[in-house]
Amino acid sequence: MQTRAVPTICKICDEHCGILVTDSGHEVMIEGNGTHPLSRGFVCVKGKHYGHVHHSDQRLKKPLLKRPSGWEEISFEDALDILASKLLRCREEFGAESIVFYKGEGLKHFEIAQYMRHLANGFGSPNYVSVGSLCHYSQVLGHSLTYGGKPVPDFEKIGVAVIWGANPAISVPRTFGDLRKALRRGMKLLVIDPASTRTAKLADIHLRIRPGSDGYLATALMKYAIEDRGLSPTDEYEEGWEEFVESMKRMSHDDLLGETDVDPVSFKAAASMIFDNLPGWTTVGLGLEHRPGGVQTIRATACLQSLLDPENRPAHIAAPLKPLPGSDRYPHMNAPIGASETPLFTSGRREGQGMLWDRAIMDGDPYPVRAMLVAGGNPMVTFPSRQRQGEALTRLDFLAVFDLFMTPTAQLAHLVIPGSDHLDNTELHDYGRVGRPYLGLMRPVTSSPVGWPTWKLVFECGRRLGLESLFPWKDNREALAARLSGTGVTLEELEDSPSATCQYAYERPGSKEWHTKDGKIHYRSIALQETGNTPFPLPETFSLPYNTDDNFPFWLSTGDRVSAFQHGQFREIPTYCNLGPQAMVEIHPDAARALGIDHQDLVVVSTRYGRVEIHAEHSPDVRQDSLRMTHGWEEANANDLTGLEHFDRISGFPWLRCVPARIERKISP
Ligand SMILES: Nc1nc2c(c(=O)[nH]1)N[C@H]1C(S)=C(S)[C@@H](COP(=O)(O)OP(=O)(O)OC[C@H]3O[C@@H](n4cnc5c(=O)[nH]c(N)nc54)[C@H](O)[C@@H]3O)O[C@H]1N2
Ligand SMILES: Nc1nc2c(c(=O)[nH]1)N[C@H]1C(S)=C(S)[C@@H](COP(=O)(O)OP(=O)(O)OC[C@H]3O[C@@H](n4cnc5c(=O)[nH]c(N)nc54)[C@H](O)[C@@H]3O)O[C@H]1N2
Ligand code: SF4
Ligand SMILES: [Mo]
Repeated sequence: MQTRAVPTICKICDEHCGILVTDSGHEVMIEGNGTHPLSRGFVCVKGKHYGHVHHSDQRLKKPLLKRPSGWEEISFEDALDILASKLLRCREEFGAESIVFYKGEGLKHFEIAQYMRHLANGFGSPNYVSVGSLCHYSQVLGHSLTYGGKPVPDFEKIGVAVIWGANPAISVPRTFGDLRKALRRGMKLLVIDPASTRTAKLADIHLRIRPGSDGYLATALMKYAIEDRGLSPTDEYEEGWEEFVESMKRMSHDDLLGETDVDPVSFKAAASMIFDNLPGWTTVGLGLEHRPGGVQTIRATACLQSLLDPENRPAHIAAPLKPLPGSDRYPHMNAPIGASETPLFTSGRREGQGMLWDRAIMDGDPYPVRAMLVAGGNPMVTFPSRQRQGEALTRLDFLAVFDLFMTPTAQLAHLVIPGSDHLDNTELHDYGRVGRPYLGLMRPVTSSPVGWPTWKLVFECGRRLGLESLFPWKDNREALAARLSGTGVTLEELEDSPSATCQYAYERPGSKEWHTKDGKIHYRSIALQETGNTPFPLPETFSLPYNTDDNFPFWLSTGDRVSAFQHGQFREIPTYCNLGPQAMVEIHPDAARALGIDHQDLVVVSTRYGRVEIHAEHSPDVRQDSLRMTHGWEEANANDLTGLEHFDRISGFPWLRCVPARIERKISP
């Protein structure tokens, strides 16, 4: 039993707040850590109550092997032997590329992600696949194709923030605190979102844009910047500017605005607010990523950003960790899944595009995939088209799942291995990605560890696959010590730090040129041109495969975040369910009344891909032509309403927002 509060890092979401954990033996208490350099004592509702998840009696405790008679408990050693022998047999019969190593959001994106990729590539499979197939990378691509990275805001300095298709008040509550501070200092806020979100309610101006039309609005703002304010890039480091300006001249301002449903007066007020308060910072979210045309829409916002703060030249900060042994000489690998459809995604991330794995499993396209290890992810709930995912995953010769709970994905597996959570794991996190040169250490802090830490699964699996030279360490402490040598930070310093973080030295990149390969800002993208895409972010690249019509008259957004849940997680924990909300679809009261739908009525929502029965909630926060719902529910699964047929042709991202849909009251039989 340990009653001292131990500093570590919360890993539920990507904010990685500093927390203090006290374990009384039967209860885990979590509070914010005031000494953490980024979170400074903040902890959100999910982080605070996590002890209930840790101690949940529904946690998986023993590995389970599926037998015709049901699940059989086996030892961890036997589970790892079975896993390795199945993967080796599959490689022998079908080639290493027939095995997908999938890492979900549960394992986050830093050190453990590197280990997972190392395991896959070391084994010879190009098909390391991650949740990056539908999370965040579309915006990274949109920004990096334009100016080499994502701009990080300096909240002390920016005069105006434009938040576009994101709801940081819920999705990044720690960062949102910094934004609120800037608002109190006088920074202006423009929110562009069809819904009146908690973030939008704090905005100086909120443009309730028609879903799916953001590219047109960005173009209208560019035209305003050029034609009304006479702005242009301030130096010679640009590619294609003049041609871009010429193309925009051919478009009428009224036509562009007409697409967006933003009235000219509101547009003028928003545009004036932006350009009267420079420097500005634009950030985008899933509202722009989850759709065909997403990367080009994001590029349109990035082109605009280049005029809002030309001094902010995005540069990547990363701790200089020692490379993983052997990562410079992996065996020969075939191209990953998606290399021919989305080459900029697969080469940029050096991984497969998971939105295309169903074709590989079901149709052998581009080659058969026969086995999968799913770690820290639940694609049966979080990937588009649950039905197709189910068909594909059950078709595999072998599926192993590494998780804390018996998820719907785990239920389909042949082998389930219990993982330990972030209170029993050791892992490094680099805050460089958000522009802060700090390393943080997550470490085991409870007296009641359950399951295996992720590093142990990877190292033990690696050894059994004959990859000892890639994982030469006896444990993760040894591995981290080796990785850290050269950063100026030691493992002991991290362990002794009251904030569980240490600052590292890094080379500040030069600020003259943009951080693209040729130092230029790419209004015309050569990379897009070379891959057969339209090089400029112009209206023809924003249009959706189809729009709303009489049959599907509403724009449905699936997956809007709510404070108490992390994707499909915590639904089995009463504390979190009481914090709510329950599964529901929001509809404007006037639209609902016109359809005879009362508050809390059971309704059927349908799209071209499927239908869901769910309770309706009247909400003036959504547009009259829109519906919104959360994702993550096994029943009322938002991904019964999404499909795999249409995706963004650059990133491969699926269509989960602005999906044409219908809603009807459920008539009892
Ligand atoms: N509590 C909680 N926090 C989370 C998560 C969680 O599951 N729970 N998940 C985390 C993860 S992995 C991620 S990737 C982030 C995502 O964080 P965000 O990108 O902030 O995601 P959302 O909350 O879905 O916000 C998307 C917004 O886009 C709007 N939108 C929908 N369609 C359109 C459109 O056509 N145009 C425009 N302009 N807007 C549109 C929606 O109304 C919504 O407000 O959240 C993270 N934070
Ligand atoms: N319709 C729709 N679908 C979406 C989205 C949307 O907006 N709309 N958002 C998409 C986005 S942005 C994302 S990021 C994905 C997320 O998709 P997933 O990665 O599937 O997210 P989770 O449901 O959080 O699943 C994480 C799993 O990891 C497990 N886990 C947590 N911590 C650990 C650990 O330490 N070790 C192990 N072994 N397991 C752990 C949890 O129990 C959980 O089952 O969802 C996507 N799906
Ligand atoms: S915002 Fe909440 S869930 Fe995310 S890291 Fe911080 S405490 Fe954890
Ligand atoms: Mo995500």
